[in-house]
Amino acid sequence: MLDRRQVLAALGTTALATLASNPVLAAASIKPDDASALLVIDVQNCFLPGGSLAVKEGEQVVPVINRIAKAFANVVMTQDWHTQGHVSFASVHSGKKPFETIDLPYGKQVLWPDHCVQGTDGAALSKDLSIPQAELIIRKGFHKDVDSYSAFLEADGKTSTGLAGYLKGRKIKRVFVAGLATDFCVAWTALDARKAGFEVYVVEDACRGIDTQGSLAKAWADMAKAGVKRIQSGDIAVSA
Ligand code: VGL
Ligand code: ZN
Repeated sequence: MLDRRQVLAALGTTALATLASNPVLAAASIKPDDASALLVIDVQNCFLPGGSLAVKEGEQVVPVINRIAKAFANVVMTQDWHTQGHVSFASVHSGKKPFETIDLPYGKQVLWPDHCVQGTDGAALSKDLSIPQAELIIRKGFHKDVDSYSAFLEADGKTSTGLAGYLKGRKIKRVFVAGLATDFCVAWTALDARKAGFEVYVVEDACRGIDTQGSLAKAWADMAKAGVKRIQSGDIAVSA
């Protein structure tokens, strides 16, 4: 029987070099540079256990995000930031329940429990996030009659949050997206980032989804089609 040393010797240096340089096989092969930014989407109390729109296992993204954030010189966070009586709340549409949909002037809108109302504790970022270098917090969904899952564009498809201009002004070329929820704010942000011309990575294990009416599978399919790269947090090189 060959032992490990003999196997390595038999493989030879060429085979080992191939293993190490193969992005599929090598661990931690992606190194964020100065032109990379981490976008931390909506890690807010309302989406965490005990919150009004709690995402299953939502709290599990926090340590993963804290760890990978160490690899980024540029971090932007977002906050879902609704008015009271926001159009996306089921409570303002008589006879409607959360997770049902309605047609609004800008298209189909899923209705939600009241969540992330401006200035409330539910809208606050998780106190367990530990990303002191984060340089910008973008708030979105603050127009009463328009939702905004995306950190770039409101749901009317035309009102900009200013984030693309900010990132381009900072010479960012690549964005890595993490947070809540995979199938809504993460996916819409990733898709709009592609449309704005960025290279886009979604860090799957740093996200959790809501998954209503097939939304999670559809989100991954839409993202794949748009050229969004699906990676794991272990693919990102984080120095100790
Ligand atoms: C979100 C539903 C409603 C999200 C925000 O952060 O994904 N989902 N508002
Ligand atoms: Zn919302």
